Amino acid sequence: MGGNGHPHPDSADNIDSDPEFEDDTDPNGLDGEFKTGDDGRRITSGSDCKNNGDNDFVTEDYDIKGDDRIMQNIVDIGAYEYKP
Ligand SMILES: [Ca+2]
Ligand SMILES: [Ca+2]
Repeated sequence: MGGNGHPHPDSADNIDSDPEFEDDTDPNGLDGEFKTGDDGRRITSGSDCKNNGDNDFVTEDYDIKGDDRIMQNIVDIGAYEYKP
């Protein structure tokens, strides 16, 4: 999904499977704050987003919640790096 709300065209670099968030109904988690370790939009271990990004495009050392941007050697797709 792009910033304008329209899906990007099919590409080998895009995936269209369910990102399998922890809890899509509670995006900021129990603490009510975004960018923390309980956010519902964190991906789960079975998500196709996990380890499916391209490290060449990483410009930040940390993900949105302050954890390492790259875990398990390959960056995840999305703002949240999966943390086992
Ligand atoms: Ca939270
Ligand atoms: Ca990763």
